[in-house]
Amino acid sequence: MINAMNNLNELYEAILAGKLEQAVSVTREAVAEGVAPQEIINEYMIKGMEAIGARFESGQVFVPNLLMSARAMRGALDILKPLMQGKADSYIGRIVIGTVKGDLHDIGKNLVASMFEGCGFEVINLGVDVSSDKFISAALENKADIICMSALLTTTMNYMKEVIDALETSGLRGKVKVMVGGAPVSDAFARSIGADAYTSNANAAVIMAKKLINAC
Ligand code: B1M
Repeated sequence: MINAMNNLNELYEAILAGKLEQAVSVTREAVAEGVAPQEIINEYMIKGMEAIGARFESGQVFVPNLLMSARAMRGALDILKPLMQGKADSYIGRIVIGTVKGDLHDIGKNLVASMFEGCGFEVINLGVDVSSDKFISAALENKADIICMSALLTTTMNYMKEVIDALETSGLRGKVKVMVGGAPVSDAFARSIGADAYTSNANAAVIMAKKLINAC
């Protein structure tokens, strides 16, 4: 295990430096050595993204660096996703998830989606830049139990309220729970826009979703 941990520091460095191949090969090795996907994600991958974010904020790196780190993170996450998948015949609920209109950040949202899948939910992932119309028609078509919205920008988080207002107008609000998340979102904000719940990370999102549909 000590060997795996040394390698995993390389994963943190690979994500920070935006090195896709290195991120993928270290993740493969860690999986082969039996390290749990959740540990790889929480202790190394997310920390790598946080570090690149801090460098971006302080002007040490620029948007292309963010893109390269995001690509490395996605590559590593693709290896872990199949290990986190649930079984189709045992779904405990159905979730429609997307990043709201105007916002292209999808790493955290995809992480949350993978965790939901790994914990027994069926997930309809609408991608990024999702309009209220798309959220509503996907929720209707799929008879979703929960709509989950993600936003990473202070400018786009306000669109979450538009989606909730549109849900009210469509008559669907009483039939579907609404969860929100993303770095600028808070519990107070969630309450102010009429969402059912806010969670700060992927693990908490799964626990909350189960609670909302009485599955725990
Ligand atoms: Co941008 N970006 N970005 N970016 N980016 C941030 C968010 C920023 C904080 C960076 C900074 O200045 N420090 C800043 C926002 C400032 C603000 O609004 N106050 C910012 C900016 C300004 C921008 C641009 C405007 C930059 C520009 O072009 N000048 C631009 C906007 C584009 C757009 O969306 N329209 C932009 C673009 C990009 C890239 C495309 C280059 C890239 C995204 C690539 C991609 O996602 N495919 C990118 C990245 C990578 C970041 C940072 C560095 C990292 C985000 C990330 O992936 N974090 C970010 C800085 C930072 O966060 N430190 C930044 C890792 C991820 C695992 O965490 O997404 O928070 P997170 O998800 C967590 C939780 O929030 C929660 O669970 C997840 C896992 O635990 N969660 C949920 C998330 N969604 C949830 C939904 C739920 C529940 C929980 O539903 C119930």
